[in-house]
Amino acid sequence: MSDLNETSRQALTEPASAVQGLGAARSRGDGKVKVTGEARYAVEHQPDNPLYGVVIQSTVASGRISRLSTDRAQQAAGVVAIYTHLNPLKIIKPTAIADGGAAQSTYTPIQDDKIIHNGQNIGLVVAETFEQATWAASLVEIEYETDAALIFATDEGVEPKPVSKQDIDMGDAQQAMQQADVRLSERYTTPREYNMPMEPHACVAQWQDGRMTVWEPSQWVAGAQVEIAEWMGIDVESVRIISPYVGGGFGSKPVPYTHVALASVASRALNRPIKVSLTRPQTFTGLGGRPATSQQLELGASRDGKIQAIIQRSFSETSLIDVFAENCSKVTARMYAVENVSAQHEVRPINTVTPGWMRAPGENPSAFGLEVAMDEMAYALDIDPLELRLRNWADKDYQLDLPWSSRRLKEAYQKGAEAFGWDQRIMAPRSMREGRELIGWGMASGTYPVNKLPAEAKIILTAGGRFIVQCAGADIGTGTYTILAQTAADILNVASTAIAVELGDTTLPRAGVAGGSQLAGNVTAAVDDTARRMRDQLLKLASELPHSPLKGTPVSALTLERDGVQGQGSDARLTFAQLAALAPAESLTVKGGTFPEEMSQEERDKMVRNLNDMSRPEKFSAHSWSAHFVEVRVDEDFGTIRVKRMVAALDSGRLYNPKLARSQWIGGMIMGVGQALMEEGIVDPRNGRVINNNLADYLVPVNGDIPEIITINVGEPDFEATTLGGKPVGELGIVGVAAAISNAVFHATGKRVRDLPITLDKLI
Ligand code: MCN
Ligand code: MOS
Repeated sequence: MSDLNETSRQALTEPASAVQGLGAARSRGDGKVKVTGEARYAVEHQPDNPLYGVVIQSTVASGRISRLSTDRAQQAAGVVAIYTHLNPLKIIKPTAIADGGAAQSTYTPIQDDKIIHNGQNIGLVVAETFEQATWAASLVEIEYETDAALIFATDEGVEPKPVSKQDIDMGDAQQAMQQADVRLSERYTTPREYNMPMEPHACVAQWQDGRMTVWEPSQWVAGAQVEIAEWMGIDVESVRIISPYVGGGFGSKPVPYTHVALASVASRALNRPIKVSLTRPQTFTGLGGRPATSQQLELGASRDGKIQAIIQRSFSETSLIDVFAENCSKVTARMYAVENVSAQHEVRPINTVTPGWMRAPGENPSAFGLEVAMDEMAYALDIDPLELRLRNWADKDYQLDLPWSSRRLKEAYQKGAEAFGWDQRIMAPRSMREGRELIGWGMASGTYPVNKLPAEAKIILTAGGRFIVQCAGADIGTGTYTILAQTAADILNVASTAIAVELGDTTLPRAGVAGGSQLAGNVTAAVDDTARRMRDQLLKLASELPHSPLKGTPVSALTLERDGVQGQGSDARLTFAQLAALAPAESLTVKGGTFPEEMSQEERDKMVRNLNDMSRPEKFSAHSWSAHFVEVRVDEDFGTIRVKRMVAALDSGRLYNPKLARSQWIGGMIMGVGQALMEEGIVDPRNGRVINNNLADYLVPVNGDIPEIITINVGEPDFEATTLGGKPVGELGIVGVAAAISNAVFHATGKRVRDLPITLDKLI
């Protein structure tokens, strides 16, 4: 615990109450099975008599397959089938997320000879063993007829598409800009970035008796179910997704990608279970990461530091077949009190796989641009960067013209600055040093919005008197297992460590995506409701069951205590185990949730199976907030950058579990260090290949890159935001970090780097 400051340490060492309900800083319930290797990840499921599928990917970016021969591969030992466009299995085009479906990409592999990006999935070799399939795949001969490809969003011939729905047009930005005393206009860019969870994308597909079961790591089992059903042309109800453990997703596992389509149709054709695992290099193009973004950002301010206008023109790359917008204006008009804002974003289709979500899609590059630009404006005006932010304090959401549900960002600025020692900062760049090391202090703000969707849960009291909480939601390393036990524990008044939680299966009660940092809020509300219903049921049973020692006692005189029902002011009690023995089994299963009572089953299915029904609170603008303070050390001779200290003060409303929230925050911050200093998918301009498509060359931070991280919780319960008062945690931590680091590097060196990552060559 050496990396904890006093505040965090106190939270973690507080004497735990017996119940350890919401707010208790307990460790993860799934921690032990994960660290002991007992937890089975999707591809570790071992079906009887499995086959192994290896995906073939294209090696050119554009054109068609002119010759493909499987002759040699067919002869190889153990080969069962080779599926390509010459021997295709039908895969039906799925509905895109934007159109109410669950497909990140609508590409359907092996249906034709067309190549639209390098590393495109174009075949599946199926054999008795993984090694045999891998060898046989290497024997498939492929030749291409290539066309000129669009490799970068800035290439000639790229035809931009506006995504005008998200454009911002407030006040008169052009005129206000003209009248501003000080103007600056710069371009901020972020490269392709890849989620790179430890568990790669790998599934087991099993067709049996007309039904499909897929063990697939999933942030959203209901979405996976829909997409697989669509690909296969079967009823959604005949697909089951099983995903109890996910080895990280970071936005890369909301839905299955085309290797899962190949696995599913192959399993049906061969009537045997199939394991398909993308290699790490294949994950760089078998699915998309964060697309490269670019934003021209113009800020106009008065001499005394009031931002009067923002004009932003941004774009992000997408594939030739799908529109995925990494919208750079998500925080542009929200962070400060600015009346005049014009922002337009467009996508630029190129020969790449359809990009996808990656921790805080949109908010992340948006905050990078805005928060570096604010630092630049602070220097242009010679005002302390923190002071400039306070002078532009937004007392409401200017974009929506709504009051904030809660915004403890001033507290975050203050507490963060205090813990960091910001008042010791000397404004001028290159003014702080220790030996050869230039010291830089930078800060930035971050935010993430509250999203909502109803969910359901089921609670079962077992014959042994234990509670099981069930919900289809995912735990992708976040803590869902733990916080749901804590939620139920509060109401049932039993130790949360004694409550079992089952997640990640389409046969469980409905829940939406572990994405948009909303699952915790959605499913704690559902479990809270269900636990209340269970409590009422248990009290009623105790009071009514013929052989209950509490029979006849009014429910109002009963409480749940010490693993049983207790009569107030009497010794009469009934343990949960005794109650379970007396009660009819079906009375011990209780369902609840947050769907409107009258909503039909079909309507509920529809809601959790698409992403368009997610909502935001209506009367308030609800967001999490953060203030980041960073110290970097830059070697004057070599330009190497080390992050020396990180302090963040964050407002995520009520914390369901402070230990897990901190773990999420620092996870996001560490990812932010990677984004700031290391991460970049390097694309070969000749052929669109991602050159550094492995974890040796695609750099992410390791322990040695990360300093002490201090997190300060400034949140308070916000019941306008969510039922139980919590706000987003999962994605908040990363937003603003790259800007704070870039600002710190400027302070150290006097060099402004607007193009991520900040590598040493950019400091020369
Ligand atoms: N939490 C809390 N108090 C709150 C809100 C959340 O204590 N008020 C804690 C809980 O432990 C909860 C966790 O934070 O389980 C995340 O909650 P939430 O912010 O609602 O996010 P989701 O449950 O929707 O998880 C998804 C989110 C996203 S979108 C990405 S991307 C991301 C992230 O979580 N990917 C992750 N965190 C990740 N953490 C891990 N280990 N692996 C990933 O892939
Ligand atoms: Mo998170 S990028 O919304 O899965």
